[in-house]
Amino acid sequence: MLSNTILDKLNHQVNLEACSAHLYLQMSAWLISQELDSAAAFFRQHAEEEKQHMMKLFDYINETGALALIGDVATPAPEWKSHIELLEAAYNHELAITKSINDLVDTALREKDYSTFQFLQWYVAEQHEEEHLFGSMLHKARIINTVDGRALFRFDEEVRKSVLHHEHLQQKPMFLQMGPAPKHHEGHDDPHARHQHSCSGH
Ligand code: OFO
Repeated sequence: MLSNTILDKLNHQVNLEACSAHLYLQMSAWLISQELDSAAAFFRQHAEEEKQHMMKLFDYINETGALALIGDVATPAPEWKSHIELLEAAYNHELAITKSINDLVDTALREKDYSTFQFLQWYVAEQHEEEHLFGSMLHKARIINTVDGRALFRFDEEVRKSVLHHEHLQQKPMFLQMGPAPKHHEGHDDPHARHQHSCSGH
């Protein structure tokens, strides 16, 4: 049985995961508008993953006999001025999600709710992966955004193709492997802008 404190925090996390799905779907739409189809496909796929994160929490709460609540989901404004600004917002969003998961873990331990503590370990591991994934995307985008960086990136790509024999490094990063999403209309991006955006509430 969940305490009221844990239930409130779990339901807050349900809402945040729904918020993540909305945010990444909106980012996907913005990226399509900038003709960045592969990045758009990545964010669209990631929106689906966020829905799964939400449903895992939803099912856990219901299995305890408590009532899962989705709540009002924040609507993200598509006001990014460049793909780098968008990636910064996505990375910062993941940092905020990690903070929220860590707070839940702290509370579960403090209340000796070992079932919820155990359940949350999946999210702890997932946030490690997501911080790495989004951080890596942002870092690469910043490198490629400069002339020197493009040369470095090209050098690294040549090493991967010609001399590297480690299988996992022979493959392109996951977000570069996906096919393009459908095109809709054209737009412009400003690669020099710096602006953060995330769902409300954190
Ligand atoms: Fe992106 O991990 Fe859930 O929110």
